[in-house]
Parts: sequence; structure tokens; C-alpha cells
Amino acid sequence: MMLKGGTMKGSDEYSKVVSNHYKQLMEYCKVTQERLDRELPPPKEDLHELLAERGVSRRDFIKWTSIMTSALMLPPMFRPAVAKAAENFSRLPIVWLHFAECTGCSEALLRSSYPNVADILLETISLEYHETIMAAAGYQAEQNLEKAITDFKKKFVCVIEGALPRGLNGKYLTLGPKGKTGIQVAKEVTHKAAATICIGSCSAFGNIQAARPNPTDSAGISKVLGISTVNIAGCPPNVVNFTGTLLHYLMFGGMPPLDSLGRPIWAYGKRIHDFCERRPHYDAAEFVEEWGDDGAKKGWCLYNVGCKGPYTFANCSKVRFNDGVSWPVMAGHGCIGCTEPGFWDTMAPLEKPIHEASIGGGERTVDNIGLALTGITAAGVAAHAVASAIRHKGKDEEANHD
Ligand code: FSX
Ligand code: SF4
Ligand code: F3S
Repeated sequence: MMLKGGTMKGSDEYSKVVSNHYKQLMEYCKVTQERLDRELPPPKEDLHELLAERGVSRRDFIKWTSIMTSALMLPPMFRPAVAKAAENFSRLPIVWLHFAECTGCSEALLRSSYPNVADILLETISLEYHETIMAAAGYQAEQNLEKAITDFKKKFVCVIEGALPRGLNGKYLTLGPKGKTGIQVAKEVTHKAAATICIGSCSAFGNIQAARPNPTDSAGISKVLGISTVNIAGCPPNVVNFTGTLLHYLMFGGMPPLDSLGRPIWAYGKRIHDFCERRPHYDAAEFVEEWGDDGAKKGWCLYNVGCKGPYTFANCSKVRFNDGVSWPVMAGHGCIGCTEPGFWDTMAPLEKPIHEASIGGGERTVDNIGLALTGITAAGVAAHAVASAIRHKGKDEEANHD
């Protein structure tokens, strides 16, 4: 009886503490959103008009805000605040830099074959500077960058794709008509940014550029510049993790809590293995032993053909890709650990279990495994990103003519 009474009382008190905590957080969110409403530049897009134009209903939008609220690990009372943050998405100035990488991150974020809320939201993003999709080149591009970081000093978010080569005094990567090194550009821009988000494992941790033998001595932004960055790891990263982080910024005026590797905990706090749909087969010791065998046809666990899900922290198994359609393990290949630092070296060979691999003769354990990402690549410029850039450009020109 004592236990029952004590437990109930404890649980009531716990509920009260939690409820007060969320009320305070909600109040903080309200004040922050009012401040941002005053401080941010005027909107470039009306999200609701754009959603209607693309045939996305109000109901779909509400459903999406509920999904994002729960992905951000917030209770349903925050749904209207998520909606408000989405409406303000086009007001947050972004300067997007590219260094040593494949541009797959931009591709993953900006390309879509059908409209959904996240894709349409990304169309509204206010890209003050983005080398892949902007029309300007050479001196004009450099002037655009200079103008953006001056006009929006300490107000813009710097998004970086790609690692920085340090070899030859940074000269493995030079940019623009003055031949500045990537390191110089990164220093100049991040210094004036309100925050820096590294999108993809290249800018976060160096990734393929930094894989052994790393001839250009590449590394991630935080390591090269000695600054704190928010690391949206993955090769490429999940669009949900990028949009969710910006929504958080537009709700609370700062970046979300991060793990020791700079990754938002809401997105990278759990292992792939913990939410994998093949997990019951792992627990039952039902493993695919060879590509195309009976186990593969039955959807068994991919551990023996190299799945690194047990060592990889990310939400792929929960949120999946392409609007929740699929993810690597669902498609039939094991996770290669693309959200973990150094995965090309530490998780290799990618199609063998970790205990079969050896580095320097020793066996691998969770402790000496790094971090990484998958090789989902694509080429070309995202059609709707271009459409969006053109629309922004058109609007800017209209505004200039006013
Ligand atoms: Fe790296 Fe992104 Fe992989 Fe590629 O730009 S995270 S190589 S998908 O494109 O940086
Ligand atoms: Fe874990 Fe990979 Fe097996 Fe899924 S397929 S249960 S992530 S080892
Ligand atoms: Fe996700 Fe990368 Fe693994 S996309 S499933 S962490 S390989």
C-alpha cells in the first residue's frame, strides 16, 4: 500500500514538474517568436499560398507539423509554434557555402519528385548565397557573398557543405576570382554568422576527403576553424534533420542540444539498430548470409553482410528518407554508418561484420568505431531548387523595380 500510495504521489509530482517545465518552455518559445517576428527581414514567400498552389491541403500541413513536433521530441502543445516557425522559414537569411564534397547534400535536400510539406518548405528558404543554384559567377558572386554577410551580419545562418583541405596551406581548394582558400572564406563568413550548420558528414567530420590516406589533409569545419558547429551528419543527411534544426532555431532562437560530436540529440540520440524493422530477426539470430539468399528474400537482419546499425547514431530507421518511403536497410543494404566520424576507415569493409574487419591487426569494438554515412549520390541541379531560386530572383527584381 505504501508503495502504491508513494508511487502515485511520486508520479503526480513528476507530471506536475514536467507540465511546468513545458509551460515555461512554451512561454520562452512565444517570447522568442515575437522577438524574431520583429527582427527578421520580411517574408519572401507566403507558405500557405505556396502549399495551396502545390495541392497540399491544410490537413496535410497540420499532419506534417504534428510529425515534426514529435520528431523534435516536443509535446503536441508545440504544434502551433512549429507551424509558425515554418511560416517564418523564408525570413531566415541563409548563406550556403560549398567546399570539398559531392553536392549530394544539396541534391538530397532540394530535389524531389513530388511535393510534400518539407520539400515545399525548403523551396521557401531564403538563400542569400548558394553557389550551386545561383546565377551569379566570378566577381559578381563574390560581391553577392560580401553583401549578404554585411547586410545580415550576426543574423544569417551559415550552412556549410564540404570539408576543408589544410594541405599546401589550404591551396588544394581555392574559390572565386581572387583565389581565396576555402579556409579563408569559411573564416570570413562563419565569423559574421549567427550560427553555423554543417550539413553532411564532409563539413561535419571530413568524411571521404579525410579518409586514409587523406592526401589533402582535409578535416571538418569545427576542427579546422576551432569553432562550434551544429553537425547534421549523414552522407547525405536527412532533410528532416536539417529542417527540424532550423525550425528549432525559429522557435527558441538557438540551436538544439547537441551530443559530444555536435549532432542534435533529437535526431542523433538513438542508434539505427534500436528502431530497425529487421531487429526482431537480429534478436532471433536470423541473418542474411549472402546477397539474394533466402534470408534476404525474407527480410532478415543484415548484420552478417556488414550492417553497422548497432554502432551508428541516427534516426534513419524512424523517419526514413523521401517522405518516409524507404531507407538503406529497408532497401536491402546494411547501414554503413554514414553519420559517424571516419566511417570509411572505421566501418570498412562495409559489407562485412565489424568483428571480421581488422585495423592494425586488432579486432574492432564499438569503442574504436568512428562515424560516417551512405553513398547515395546524384548529379545535376535540383529542378525545384532552380525554380525556387528563379522565383526569389523574380521577386527580388520586382521589389527592386518598386
Ligand atoms: Fe559530403 Fe555533401 Fe556526402 Fe556528398 O555536399 S556528406 S560527399 S552526399 O554532398 O558533403
Ligand atoms: Fe540492426 Fe542492421 Fe540488423 Fe537492422 S539490419 S537489426 S540495424 S544489424
Ligand atoms: Fe542512415 Fe547512413 Fe546508415 S543514411 S541507415 S546512417 S548508412
